[in-house]
Amino acid sequence: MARIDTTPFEGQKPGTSGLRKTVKTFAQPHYLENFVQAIFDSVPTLKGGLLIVGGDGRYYNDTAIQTILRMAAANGAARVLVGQNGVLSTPAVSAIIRKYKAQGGIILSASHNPGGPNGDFGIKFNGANGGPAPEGVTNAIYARTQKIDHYALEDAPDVDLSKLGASQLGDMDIEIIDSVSDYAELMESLFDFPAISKLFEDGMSFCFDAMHAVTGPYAKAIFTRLGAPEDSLINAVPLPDFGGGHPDPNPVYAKELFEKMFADDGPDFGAASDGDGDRNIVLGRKLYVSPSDSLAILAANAHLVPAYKNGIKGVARSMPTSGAADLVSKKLGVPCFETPTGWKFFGNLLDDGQITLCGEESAGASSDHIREKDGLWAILMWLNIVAARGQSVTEIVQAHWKEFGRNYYSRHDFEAVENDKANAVMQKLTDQLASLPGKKFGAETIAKADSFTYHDPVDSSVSENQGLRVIFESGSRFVMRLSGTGTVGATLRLYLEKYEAAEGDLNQDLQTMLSGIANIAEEITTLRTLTGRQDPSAIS
Ligand code: VG1
Ligand code: CO
Repeated sequence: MARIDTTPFEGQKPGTSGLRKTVKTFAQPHYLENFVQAIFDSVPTLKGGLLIVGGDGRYYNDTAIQTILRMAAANGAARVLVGQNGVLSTPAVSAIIRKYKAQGGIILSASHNPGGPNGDFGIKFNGANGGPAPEGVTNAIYARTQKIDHYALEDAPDVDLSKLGASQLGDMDIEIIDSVSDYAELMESLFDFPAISKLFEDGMSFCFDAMHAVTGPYAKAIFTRLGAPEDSLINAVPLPDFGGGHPDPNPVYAKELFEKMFADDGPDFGAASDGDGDRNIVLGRKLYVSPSDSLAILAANAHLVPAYKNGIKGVARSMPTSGAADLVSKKLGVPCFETPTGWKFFGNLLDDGQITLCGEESAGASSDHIREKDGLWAILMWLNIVAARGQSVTEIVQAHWKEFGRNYYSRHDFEAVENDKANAVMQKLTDQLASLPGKKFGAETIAKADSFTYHDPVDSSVSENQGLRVIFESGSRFVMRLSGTGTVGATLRLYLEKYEAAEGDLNQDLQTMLSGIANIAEEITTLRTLTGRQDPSAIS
């Protein structure tokens, strides 16, 4: 075993979901090693323990895994399970940590960010519950990266990641496992597979876009088994650079799917997931289900799915996610929690049994079956609900709005803004928060304006500065926050929401409906003037 001297790098602070940087940053000598050593130093249970390792297969995945295996051996891990060819989706890692009672897992992914030698890479630590390390742990890892002076590396040849089975690296046992089977087995235990198969048998047309990312093999195993025709899975071969695209399932980057679904003869059911398989979108013919609505609809219909037939204990959503789920939880008489953006904040509520379902506006939903968001799970939930209700996606969404009203909702992203300009926008809004309540803008009056602070009801930890929100007396609101997953400059996210009651007009054009709130947001923040950006880079 070698002890290698090193010095700290600046900026190894995990963001919303782990440490994300360009491949070029990660490929610098000692950069990855410092962060991995900080994980081993901060999580003592890994010594003598079982660790799960896998990633979304993007460029640099295999190089990073070889380094991590040598470091795991040198840091005394007893055993490591690695996905074949180094590939495991994020939800699969979570499922495998839980199934094999591992002490933790290391996930290599930059999720929806582009890949390739000029793209992004990422690393994230998940704990024994299968979920992203909470802030206490990520803060400890970061603190360690700032003091680090050496790391440990076993001197050993590369492990053959392509061959299933057991081997050894130093004193550490390694097992290369099938990437899909544990996850597929878990899915089968939750859903009514025969009912879903019947949909395909009866000729339901379907399109799943894997975006050349990790879910290709998972989708093939699961959907083909259910009877989906092979040509209904598009971009299903994973590529290290995602075929040059952003594996982000939104109208901009999943254009091929959106075009199919909005055609007159489009499929009945459409879906996609992201780089690491934790996000999902669902579409009906000529209808994109807003992820906030999706969470609400899954909560309202969960009892139709075998795993949740006894009902749900509660729901949680991230703060910028629309209030559609709140309306469902009220009707069901179960609590609804509002957490900061990022899956790590759901872990305590799930572990404590206070919630069954949770989700985010950014195309993430999941349940207590694992501790990550889960793209294919959400799509299977929808398929199971479509089967149980005997209605199409579009009919289910329309029926939901008729019952609960519609939370018109959209997110406008301004990507790669210069840091000082983005900070100026946030500062300008922050400076006005105290004076905004009571101010009138046309028909809207501001009821409340604040910077969101989360008090975790389970461990009493406090997380401040989780986004600025301006709430109107009408219930409409806008939220502004800086992304914690980008790698170039700053990304400003503006979230817009307006509620229309069930008796109102439920089929208005989304952006027209939100333009009033968008204009007020512009008047207050002067985002366009301060950043020089006229239009958002992406609207979802
Ligand atoms: C974004 C989303 C957030 C999500 C995070 C990780 O974070 O807004 O809801 O949890 O990505 O998703 P941010 O800080 O850029 O807004 V993923 O699919 O990258 O693991
Ligand atoms: Co993701």
